[in-house]
Amino acid sequence: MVKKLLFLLFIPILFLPGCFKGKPTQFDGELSVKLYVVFEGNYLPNIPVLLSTFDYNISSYIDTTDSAGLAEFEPVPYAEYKVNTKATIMVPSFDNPDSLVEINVVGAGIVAPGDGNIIIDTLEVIASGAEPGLKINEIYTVGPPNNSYYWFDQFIELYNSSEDTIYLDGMVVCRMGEFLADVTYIFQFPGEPLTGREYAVPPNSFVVLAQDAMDHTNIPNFPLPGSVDLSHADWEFRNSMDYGDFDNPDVPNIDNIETGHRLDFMISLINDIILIADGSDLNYLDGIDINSVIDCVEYHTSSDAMKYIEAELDRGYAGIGLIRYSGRSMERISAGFDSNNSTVDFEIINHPTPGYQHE
Ligand SMILES: [Ca+2]
Ligand SMILES: [Ca+2]
Ligand SMILES: [Ca+2]
Ligand SMILES: [Ca+2]
Repeated sequence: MVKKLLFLLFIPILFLPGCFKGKPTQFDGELSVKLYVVFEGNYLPNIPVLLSTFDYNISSYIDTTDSAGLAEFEPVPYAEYKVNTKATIMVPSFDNPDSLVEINVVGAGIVAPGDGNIIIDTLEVIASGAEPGLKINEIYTVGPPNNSYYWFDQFIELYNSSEDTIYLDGMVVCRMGEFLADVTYIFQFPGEPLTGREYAVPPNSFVVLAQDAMDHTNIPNFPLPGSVDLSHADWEFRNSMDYGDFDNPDVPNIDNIETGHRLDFMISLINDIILIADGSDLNYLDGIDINSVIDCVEYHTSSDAMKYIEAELDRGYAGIGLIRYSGRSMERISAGFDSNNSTVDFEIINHPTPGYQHE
């Protein structure tokens, strides 16, 4: 059980690469490195921490954090060190805080000696999969205000929160059942998974995936001012087995790859699980390989709903309080913000924001 320490530790939270001061001229064994390992404000015991350096031809050091979350290395040569950790920890479950669920955490940083011979620092670890990358940033599901059960203006917005260009080639977008083993829909971008370089998403940019790439505010004889214009979406879901599925010739398609599936990418207005994966696992019959998952978000409108998808993908759910045909949407609190807990990562916004972040 992770215990929260109730006192404040005044530790600089600094990982400044390149602030190495004066390379030592001789091997000096007087440096002491003390590292606290923290996850969401909790100090983590029993976490292996690896310390390594390029400054000397020496092997790495490893220590395991004590009950206060502290790993200590002393004496080690005076140098700049890389710190790495990767562990499985137990955290309280979303719907029952008395029970624990397993999640994987990772952390990395650089520590450099200052004036003295001691380094005290904190390594903040994050849930594995919460690193910067391609994120499901917004999910609009409920439809605009209307009395005709119109909700075909649904869209999913992606955001690249990393510093690298990401390629959509061959990636899959899935609607999941209750678990990772249970794929309901699977649609795929064109191109070769992992190696394709045709469909670039530059850093800090958005990608809109429309159910149908049309102007839903301006359908003849069916005014829906609370809807959205998706005629300029980046992509649209189109099931080529569904001949009635609208196809905007100017917007490329993400097509269904599930044998016998004849529906468009239609998701529930009030509870569902959306997942994007790199496309290296296309055998959907036994589920999606967790190592290929890029991001996954579960949403429910009811706060006492069951939690379904595996906790290591999403420990909470977005959308609590969302109402059908309200024209509202679910978006990350800031673009790409992802702690793998959608309860805190998402908020409900008054109107969808396809291709941009709400204020
Ligand atoms: Ca469609
Ligand atoms: Ca099209
Ligand atoms: Ca995530
Ligand atoms: Ca948005």
